Amino acid sequence: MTPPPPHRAWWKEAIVYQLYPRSFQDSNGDGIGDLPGILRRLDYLQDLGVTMLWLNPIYASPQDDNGYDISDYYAIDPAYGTMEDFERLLAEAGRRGIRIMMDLVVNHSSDEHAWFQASRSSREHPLRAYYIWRPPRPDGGPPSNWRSFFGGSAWEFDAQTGEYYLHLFSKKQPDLNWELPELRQEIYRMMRWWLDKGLGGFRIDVSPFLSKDPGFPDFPDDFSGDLAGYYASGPRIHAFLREMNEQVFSRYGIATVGEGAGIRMEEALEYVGQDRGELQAIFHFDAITLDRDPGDFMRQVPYTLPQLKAVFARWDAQLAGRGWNSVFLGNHDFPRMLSRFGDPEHFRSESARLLATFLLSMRGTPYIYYGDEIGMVNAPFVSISEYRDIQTLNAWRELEARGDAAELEAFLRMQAHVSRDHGRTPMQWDRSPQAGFSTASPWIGVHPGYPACNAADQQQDPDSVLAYYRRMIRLRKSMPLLAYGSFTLLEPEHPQLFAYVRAMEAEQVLVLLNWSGRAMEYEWPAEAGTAAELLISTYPDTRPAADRRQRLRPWEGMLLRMHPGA
Ligand code: TEU
Ligand code: CA
Repeated sequence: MTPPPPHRAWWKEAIVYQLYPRSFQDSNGDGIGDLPGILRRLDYLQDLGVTMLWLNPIYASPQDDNGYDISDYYAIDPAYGTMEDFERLLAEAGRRGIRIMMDLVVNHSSDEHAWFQASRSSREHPLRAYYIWRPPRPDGGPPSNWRSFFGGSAWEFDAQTGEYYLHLFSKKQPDLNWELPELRQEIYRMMRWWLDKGLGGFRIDVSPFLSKDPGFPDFPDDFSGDLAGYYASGPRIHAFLREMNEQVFSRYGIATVGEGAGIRMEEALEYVGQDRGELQAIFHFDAITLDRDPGDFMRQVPYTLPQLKAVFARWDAQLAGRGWNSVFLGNHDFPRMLSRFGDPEHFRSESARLLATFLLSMRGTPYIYYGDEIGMVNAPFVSISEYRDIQTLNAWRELEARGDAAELEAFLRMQAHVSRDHGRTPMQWDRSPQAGFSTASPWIGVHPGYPACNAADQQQDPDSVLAYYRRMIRLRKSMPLLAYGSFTLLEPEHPQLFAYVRAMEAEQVLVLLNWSGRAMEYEWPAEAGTAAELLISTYPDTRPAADRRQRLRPWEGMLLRMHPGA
């Protein structure tokens, strides 16, 4: 008998759809997605069956980093609409049983925020301490050798007051000083103001970076290059998160998930342990950075399926019964899930269905990234002029200054696999111009493959990726075992097969996923039992094996309800 299920909670059973507002649906023909656009697509989302939307930032912002640079935490950016639009969206989503999770970006603000304007105005200003200012070194250089995620030093000199301010991201994203109690109170007040409107939750941007070592110690000589690992989990991080929980989260029945860049698995329970009073869950980076050079985030490296399986199995074991996990294979900071983990060239819809089966049959709250439900893939950008992301553009400019043509070419080739822009192209709604996203030319190019890959066509087709997502979501919602049941990985070393058993009380489900384009046969262990019922399969005509020897076609995946084994 497997251990009893963890306490049930709505946020553990939620099926989250992450939506990049800038790219979802434009309603007023300016080429930028907006809130009225989302409103128009709520029925689509309800049909899909998702129960919560996570919106990337829609607050007032100069958009240096697409809204992760906020100039007014209490306002909606006019490009996205008005506060009335937002309130209508909340209400209309609510009527459809869909909650709204907002991005909370409080490690830094925009340099155009009134706080920063005041803070930079003089060393004596009462808001000076809202940000992190340090005098130059004796030689005039920056206070430490910290680097920004978007290139160059993390310290920017401000001539007006003769000091440097810290920015872990762009220089238009100065870091807030969490050491200051008044600043923290301002943030909590703002969070409560939003929650009082009826939000379903917060996704906390770079949650482990809020606390920094106030000495800002130089990177050691042998620094690995892993900035997130170095900046994460400063000395007071858990004090801050506990305080945030006590003063905000605990007063509302909301979902909380921290972006977990740099959080090591061994310390994850310090953030999400049930007894910690901090966060409910984090997004760890171990799976989605498997194909990245740890020392150079923008360089792709090879990895194997056994490594991917090990990441998921280890995290599940670590959190089992003690915390809660988030399950995802993509977001707005990474290329398309299907391009990275599937095979869109040879088995587009087969591998898209397989990835859906995986995401929705793991323990933890699943996150579906907009467009993945129709099998969207990386953009075929070939010229730097097609890219929009500050991370890509800054890196390009740095290289350009060095003037090595071969290097620039290699960089562009690499961006085809790593740029964050791949996950940000407009949602492909139908075959009309601009894929039905906008009547104008959008802020970032529409994927030219939209006539063959769009929601409208797939809505008519019972065998489509979209139809499969609907079925898989329905199954997930109907079986608490899929959210809560224990997870046991089978065949950790198998190079092609991802297989596991989910179990709860007397119920047992075997998940078989042929994570490859080659057919195979697998004989599952007798302990797994015999197949009682095919719950779902990525092919229309799957026949469960009577003798435990299951044939699996390319990218074929299935869930089998089992009769208990010997
Ligand atoms: O991302 C934080 C983060 O860790 C990223 O730097 C990630 O490693 C990355 O995109 C690759 O360099 C969050 C947001 O998700 C991202 O969109 C923002 O740009 C960033 O914070 C700053 O707010
Ligand atoms: Ca618009």
